[in-house]
Amino acid sequence: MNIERLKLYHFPATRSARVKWLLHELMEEDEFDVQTVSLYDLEQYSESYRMKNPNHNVPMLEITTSDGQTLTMLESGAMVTLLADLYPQKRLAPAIDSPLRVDYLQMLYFGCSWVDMMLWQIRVQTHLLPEDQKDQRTIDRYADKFRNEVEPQLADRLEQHDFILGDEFSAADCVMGQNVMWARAYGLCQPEIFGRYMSIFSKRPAFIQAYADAKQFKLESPNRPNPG
Ligand SMILES: N[C@@H](CCC(=O)N[C@@H](CS)C(=O)NCC(=O)O)C(=O)O
Repeated sequence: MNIERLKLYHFPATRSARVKWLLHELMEEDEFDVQTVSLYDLEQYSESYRMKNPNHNVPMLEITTSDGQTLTMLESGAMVTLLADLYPQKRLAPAIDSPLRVDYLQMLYFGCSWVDMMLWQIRVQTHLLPEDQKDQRTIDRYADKFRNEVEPQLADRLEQHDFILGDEFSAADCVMGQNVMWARAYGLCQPEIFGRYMSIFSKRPAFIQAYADAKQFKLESPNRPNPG
């Protein structure tokens, strides 16, 4: 596939930041487009956006190919997987036939599905649902599960190496790094090993560029009629 241009639909410090971070790792800022979708103004529910993305969320990635097609992706994990593979010279994903690929895919999907699911449950129940629909038992259940089952797996890796797969940064860190920051905002990932991990990846120029807009994010995001 010959890519002419990439366009990311994004909102600061949400799951689209995983993809934005990776794009900054892979290319220069002027080599891709970013359009902010104002989630707080409910732009994701506009008819024109929902025509393209019936899930009414970010990220959305439009890939324009050199033969004029526009391909659309709606899942952050799929975007990270594809983009890292499309730029093998950047060495952010092990080659398809490398044994390292096994752990890489395991961590990417663990981060985008299982870990994300727990964090989302905590977020939606703490901040996004109307008061009369919030359920403290769900928050407690997933916080315990995260603390007792996820944190030890991640800490074990980070005690041995700087990054989630080993000594080298990979696209899996764009996902897991963001998850760790998300977890810390909800009182999880408190042991110092996670602070150390953050202090390492947050010095990367691509991270700094990707999260330069993060102050626009609010935990108590207003106006969310149908979260998750
Ligand atoms: N599984 C999707 C989830 C995307 C998602 O839920 N995005 C949230 C922000 S983190 C969103 O845009 N929500 C807007 C809404 O549903 O109103 C992914 O990882 O790409």
